[in-house]
Amino acid sequence: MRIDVVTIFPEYLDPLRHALLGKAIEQGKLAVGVHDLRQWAMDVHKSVDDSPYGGGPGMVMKPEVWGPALDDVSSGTASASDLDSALPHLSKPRHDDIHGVESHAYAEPSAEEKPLLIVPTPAGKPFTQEDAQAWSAEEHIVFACGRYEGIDQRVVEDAAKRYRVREVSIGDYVLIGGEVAALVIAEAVVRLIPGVLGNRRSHEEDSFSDGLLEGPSYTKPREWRGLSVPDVLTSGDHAKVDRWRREQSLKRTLQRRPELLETAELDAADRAYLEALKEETSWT
Ligand code: 6GU
Repeated sequence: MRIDVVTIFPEYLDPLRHALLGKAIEQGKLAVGVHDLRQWAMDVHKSVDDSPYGGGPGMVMKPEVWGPALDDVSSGTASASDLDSALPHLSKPRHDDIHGVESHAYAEPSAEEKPLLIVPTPAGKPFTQEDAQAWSAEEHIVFACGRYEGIDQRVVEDAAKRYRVREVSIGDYVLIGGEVAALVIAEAVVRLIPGVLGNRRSHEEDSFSDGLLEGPSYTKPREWRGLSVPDVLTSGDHAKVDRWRREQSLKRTLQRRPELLETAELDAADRAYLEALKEETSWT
């Protein structure tokens, strides 16, 4: 996978190169390019925003800056501050580079070969684990990080010619810009690239992958500051452990995210357990 980020704060994206994502780069499973939007600014002041039509507070980012930036990044002609590792999708021959294949114009790439453009915005559709799973199979993802007042909407409309565009939010709160949201989304996506996390089973047991929150976990020592590990976990009875974990998951979801229970896949035993729990708590 290749990830490009366009931002006015390139240094904010440094964590992309560290820890988990850095490992993916070293493994050759990820290439990252971070691009300073001001490279595409047209005036001496390198201005990237202007006052909003119709009035109101804040500034809106200029289409004449974002348009060329996204053109260049989609075609791989942009120079990034750091191009780590190989760029497999860029070194692949394009169809008209191959001898004997008739060339034709690139105006409209097929949906399949369009990169994914993610525009983080508090006005976007909520980003979910399902999105992370789907996007972990992408070849090329571009993040357009704008300030929260936004980018001129025509940029998003126009970008749809060259990208599959997704405007997404990471939660119901407002950040200053899309940079941290891009980091959040990139981490959620990259850890799902096969081989990056190493342990496939841990994906299947992630919170949300079965529509429920994960329950508590414990490690040694068995007694710590007067607190014990639940006996069932040291019983050696795997069926009992599985059932206990399922119930902890159900209980935590009921307490913290009850709305998730409406769409989670529940069997008769799950429903009976939840009914008993509700019965218990309605007494107090
Ligand atoms: Cl994706 N961007 C910004 N700027 N603020 C946010 C957000 C995204 N998600 C929640 N708040």
